[in-house]
Amino acid sequence: MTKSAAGNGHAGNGNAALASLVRPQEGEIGREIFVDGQIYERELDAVFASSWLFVAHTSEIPSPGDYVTRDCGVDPVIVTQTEDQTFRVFLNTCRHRGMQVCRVDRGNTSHFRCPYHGWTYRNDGKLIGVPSLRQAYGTLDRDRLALTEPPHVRVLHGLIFVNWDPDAPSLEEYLGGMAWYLEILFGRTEGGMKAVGTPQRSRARMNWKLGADNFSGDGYHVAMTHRHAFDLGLFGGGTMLGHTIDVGNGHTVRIQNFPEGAPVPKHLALPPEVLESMERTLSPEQRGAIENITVMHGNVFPNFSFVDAVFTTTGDPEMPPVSFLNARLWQPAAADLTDLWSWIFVAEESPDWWEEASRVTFVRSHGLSGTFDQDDVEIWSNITEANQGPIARRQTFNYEVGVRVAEVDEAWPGPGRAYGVDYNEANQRAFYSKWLESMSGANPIREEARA
Ligand code: UNU
Ligand code: FES
Ligand code: FE
Repeated sequence: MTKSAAGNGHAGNGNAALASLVRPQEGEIGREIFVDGQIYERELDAVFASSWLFVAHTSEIPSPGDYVTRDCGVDPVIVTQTEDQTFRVFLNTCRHRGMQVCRVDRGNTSHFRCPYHGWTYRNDGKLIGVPSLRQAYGTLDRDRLALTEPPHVRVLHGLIFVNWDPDAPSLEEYLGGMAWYLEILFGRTEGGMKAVGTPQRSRARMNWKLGADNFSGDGYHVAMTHRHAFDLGLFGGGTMLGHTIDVGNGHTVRIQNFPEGAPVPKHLALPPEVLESMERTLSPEQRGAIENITVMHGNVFPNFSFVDAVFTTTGDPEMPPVSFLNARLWQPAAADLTDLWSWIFVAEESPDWWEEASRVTFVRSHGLSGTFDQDDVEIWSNITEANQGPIARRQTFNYEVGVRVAEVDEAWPGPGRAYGVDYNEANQRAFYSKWLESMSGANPIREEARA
């Protein structure tokens, strides 16, 4: 960690060096931020240890004692429901010598016993068992040796978020206008959403930001990257009508519409049971925002993305079109390695046939074996590999779409700055602005807006 910023082709991690690499207002992002190990190390601390991170959905741990193991950046955590039905998060490392106290993905337990020396914790974190306590320690203050907890845990529409920064803003303040969109996605019915099955997991040789960047607003790649899927008639076509919405604080949404008046499913082809409840939970503006859409996707800064799409099909001509809601985490594992976590959600009110059709639709397109994910992951891995070298990494990526031609649609009913075209790299620029702010305390896009 001693390389200097200047002169050796490596960016180093000084603020000035970062600000010269990340110039979103000009549409220029230095490639070092996708490959440099020092920048990656700093990111884990400056971005992941101070942002609100999604860790699990309450429907994954519906009963007391249920738990799943997840990560905050690369720090392992246990997410559990305790006997008093609260959701708690613990660093998954023993207070004695750091061994993981839970080594499986999920389960139900009242206690976690460390495999090293056998310290045993209740699932509310309290240390209650120390082998040979009297002989080994005489006395031991077990109260100060509970499992470590983050200072902030908040549940919103079943989404469990964690922030490890004691001085973090509240989740509400952090999300700002993004709460309006998260309500459309996860708070659309009275029964709430539930995760279907367990998340699909895979690992790709890519930098995590390439996924978050794409999901934040890359409508531009769809026609090229995924062209064969449309050529083969696997999926219905889209249009270039829609909105790119810079929601603020680095959060982003992109919505693509069906053509006006086309004979297409309304409201994401959701079943009547869901629509009926949605009438009561969402505002007319929120329902209007998804009335005529083929796809809505976006990213909650830093690494929690979603895509809700109706333009794909089950492949069964007897089946009417349905939609799927896919949420994902781009989990950093190294500068060039990312763990992809991918969930699907349906409203509790959904009939069984709809849930199954939704799952199949997801598997065919945005699942791990789906055409869309295979296309995308190949490209993100290739980008990561092709930019490792001393020449390539000194170049920049270009994000100029919409810098000169973009009109804000003042009539957009939701929060954020909505551009009335379906593709515009404004969202990626907003993502990298927030990233730079997290890394260095300066946000070029906000500063420009103030000037
Ligand atoms: O259109 C899509 N399915 C899509 C586009 C999804 C994610 C990012 C960009
Ligand atoms: Fe976009 Fe090549 S055209 S990366
Ligand atoms: Fe894609």
